[in-house]
Amino acid sequence: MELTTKDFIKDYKNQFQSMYAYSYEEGSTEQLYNALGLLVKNYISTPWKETRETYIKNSVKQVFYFSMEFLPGRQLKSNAYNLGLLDTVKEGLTELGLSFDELSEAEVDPALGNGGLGRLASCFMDSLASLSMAGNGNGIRYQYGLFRQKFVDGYQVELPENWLRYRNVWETSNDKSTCMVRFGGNVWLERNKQGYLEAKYENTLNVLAVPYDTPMVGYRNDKVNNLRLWSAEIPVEEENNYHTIEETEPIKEITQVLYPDDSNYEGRLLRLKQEYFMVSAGVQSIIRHFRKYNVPRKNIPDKVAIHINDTHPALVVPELMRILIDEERLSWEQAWEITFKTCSYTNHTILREALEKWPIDMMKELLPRIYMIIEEINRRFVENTLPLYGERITWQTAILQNGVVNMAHMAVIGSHSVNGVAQLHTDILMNDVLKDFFELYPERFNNKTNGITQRRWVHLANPGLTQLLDDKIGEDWKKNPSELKVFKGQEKDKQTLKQLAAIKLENKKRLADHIEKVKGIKVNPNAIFDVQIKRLHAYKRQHLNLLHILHRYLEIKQNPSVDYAPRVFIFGAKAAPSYLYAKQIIKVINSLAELVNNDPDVGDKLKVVFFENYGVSLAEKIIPAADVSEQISLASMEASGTSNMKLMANGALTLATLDGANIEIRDFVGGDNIFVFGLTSPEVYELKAAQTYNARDLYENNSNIHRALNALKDGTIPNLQDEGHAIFESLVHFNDEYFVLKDFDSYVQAQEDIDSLYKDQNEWTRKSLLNIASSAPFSADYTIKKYADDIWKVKSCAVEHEGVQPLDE
Ligand code: GPV
Repeated sequence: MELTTKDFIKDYKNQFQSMYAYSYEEGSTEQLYNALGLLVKNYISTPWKETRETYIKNSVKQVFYFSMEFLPGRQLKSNAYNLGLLDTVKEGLTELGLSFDELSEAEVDPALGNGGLGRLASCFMDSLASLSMAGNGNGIRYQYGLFRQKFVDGYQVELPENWLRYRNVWETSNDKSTCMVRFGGNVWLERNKQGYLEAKYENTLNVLAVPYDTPMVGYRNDKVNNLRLWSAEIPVEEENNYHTIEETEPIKEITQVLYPDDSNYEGRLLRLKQEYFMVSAGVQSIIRHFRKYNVPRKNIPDKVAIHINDTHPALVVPELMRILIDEERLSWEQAWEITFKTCSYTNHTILREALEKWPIDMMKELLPRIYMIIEEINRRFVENTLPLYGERITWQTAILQNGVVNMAHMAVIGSHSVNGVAQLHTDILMNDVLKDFFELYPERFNNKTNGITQRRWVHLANPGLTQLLDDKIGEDWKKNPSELKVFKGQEKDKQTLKQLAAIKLENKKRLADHIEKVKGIKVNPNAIFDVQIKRLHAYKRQHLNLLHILHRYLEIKQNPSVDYAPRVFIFGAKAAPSYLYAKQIIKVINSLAELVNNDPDVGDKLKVVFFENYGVSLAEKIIPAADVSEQISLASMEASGTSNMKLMANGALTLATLDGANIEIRDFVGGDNIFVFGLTSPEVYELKAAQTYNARDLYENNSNIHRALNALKDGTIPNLQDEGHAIFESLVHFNDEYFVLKDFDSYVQAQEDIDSLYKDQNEWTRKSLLNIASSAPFSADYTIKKYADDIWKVKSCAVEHEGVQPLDE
C-alpha cells in the first residue's frame, strides 16, 4: 500500500496519544510497540475486510487448514514488509528518534506449537495469502504457549509461557461468531413429527467457543486471510450456574495449555477435549459461513476444503457428519459424500508412538453422539470392505480396533486425499505404515514435499543475502522463487563469491555477539558455525552430534596439534518435559560444553553453544549465520524436516542422512554440494528385519567409539549424575535403537570432509551459492500451489478494492 513517511509519522503520533493519552516521547518500549502494532493492524483492516467480502461476493472456494498448532513468529516486521510499508515505517520511526528493531524485539513470539508441524502451518498461511488463495487457519488460542526453557546447572527447566500477559495487538475477538460446543451427557435419537431422527441431549457440559481472528497478510497483493483461534469460555446464559472459580475450571482449562509433546501421543482426556473443541467450533463456523454462499448443500465440497493437519483434528470427519445429519437433515449417504469430498489429510510421522489411538470408553463418555457416528462409519466401512478384500485387510484397516479409535484410519477413510510430506515419507506410508489402505485406495495417496516461506526465512531474516540477490539477479525471485536458479550463473564469479562470503561473515559476527551476550561464550566468527536446531528427540540423534564432539575433544587432548578447522557447534532444542532420555541428552551436551569451552588446550578449535528456549525468533538469528546444517536423523524416521530447507536457502551446506526431504535437497543441489553419510532407508529396514545388529560389538571393537562412550561415564565430563551412564546404557546395553553407533564412523568421516573443504574458502562459498540457487523448489509457495491444484482445487483470486482509507481503531 501507499504511505508517505510524513503520513506515517502523523498516524503514529495520533495512534500513540489516543491509546495512552500522552506523547510518544514518554512511552515505554512496550507501549511504543503496541501503538505501532495497532497502527499497522489499522492499515491491514481495509484489505482484510475487502478480502473477506470478495470471497463471499464471488463465492470463492475456501480452504480451512485445521491444526492444533501454529507458530507464526513475530508479526510486526513481517506484516509491515508484506504490506510494502517496512521502509516507510523504519524511516518514520528514525525521524521520531525511535528504533524499529528495538520496538520489534518487544513483540512476544507466540509459541502455539511444538516444532515443525506448527511452523509448517504458519508458512502455509503466509503462502496462501501471498498467492491470493482463500486459505484460513483454524486452531486453538492457548492461554499458555509452549513452555519457556531455561537451563539450571545444565538441566532443562520449564517455565510457563504466559504470552497474553501483555495485550496481543494482532488479534480481534469476534463475539458475533461464537459457537457452542457440547461434551458428555446423555444422547439418544428420537423420531420427531416430521419423521426425522433427532439427536436429543441432556446433562451436557456446554462450552462457548469464542473466536480470535488474526490477519494473515499476503506479500504485496492487498490480500489478507484469517487465522481463527478459539478460546473456551462460559456461555453467557449459563453464568449463573457457576458459583465459584473452581467450578469454572473444567471449561477454562480446555484452552489453557498446549501439550508440549512433539510427535508423541499421550491419551489424556483434556487433550481429546481440546481436539473436539477446536474441531467442532471450526466446522460449525464453516457451515454457518457457507450459508452466505447460497448454494445447495451438496455443493459444499465445491466451496469448502477442510484440511486435517496430522490426526489431531481428525474428528472433523464425524463432526461434519453430525452437523450435516443432525442439523442440516441430510441422509447418511448424502452427508458421507460431502464429508469425504471436503476433507483431506496429511500424515506427518511414521513413529508408532505418535499415532493417536483413543480409548473407546473415553470417546464414548466424552463425545457420545460423535462416538455413535464413528461406530456407524466403521460399521459401513467393514461392511463394504469385507466382501471385497477379506478378513485380514478389513480388520487391519478398521477404525475401531482392540478398544481404541484409530485416528489415522478415521482420517484416511474420511478423506479423498492422503499425503506424506516428502517423497521418501510418502513411499514409506504406501509401502509400510498405511500399506493396506494403499491397497484399498491407491488413488487417494499423493506426496506433497514440505516448503518454507522465503519471505520470513530469507528476505527478512537475511537482508544482506537478499540485497546481494537483488543486485545479481534482479528482484523477480521474490515473487517467483524459481528465478533463484539464475544465481547459479555466478558460481565462478570471484567477486560474487567474495561478497557472499562477506555477508555470511557479517551474519556470523552478529550471532557471535548474541552468543556472547546471552551465553557469555566468546566464539571466533571465522570458525565453522555448525547448527542443529530442532526438537530434542532420540530419532533426530542429537546424541550422534554429541558423540562426535566428544570424539573431537578427545582427539585434541591426545594430539593438541590435530588439524581441525575451528568449529562452533550450535544447538537449539526443547525436550518434552516428560521425555527423560531427551533431557539427559541436553544435560550431557551442556556439561560437555562446559568442559570444552573452558579447556585451554582446545582454544577456538572447538566451542559448544546450546541456546536456551529455541523458537521462531531465535531461528531467525541463527539460520543466516550457519555454515553447516545438521540433518542427521536415522534414515526413514524424519518425515520431512524443514530446518534443512531454511538453512539451505541461507547458504549452509547440509550434512545429512538420506532421510525425509534431505534426499530431495541432494537431488536438486547435486551430490557434490552436500555431505551425505550413514545408512539409507532400505538399509535400515533390512538391518531391522535381519535382527543382526549388535551395538556392543561396535563398542568393543571400534576404538573411537569405545573411547567416546567410556568418556560418557568415567568422569571425563564434569557435573553429571547418571546422565552419561543412561546414554551409554541405551547405546550398548539396549542395543542402540536408532543405530547411532552404526552410523558413527561415516559421520566422523563426513565431518572431516567438511574441515578439508572449509580450508578452500572459494570452493566452500561456491557450494554455498549453489545451495542458495537450488533452494527454490522448497518454497512453500510451490508446495501450496500443488496442494491447491491436486487436493483442494482452489485458485488464486484477485481482490476488488473500494479504495477506502484505513480507519483508526
Ligand atoms: I506427528 N512433526 C511435528 O513437528 N510434530 C508432530 O506432532 C508430528 C510431526 C514434524 C515432523 O517430525 C517433521 O519431519 C516434519 O518436517 C514436520 O512435522 C512438518 O511436516
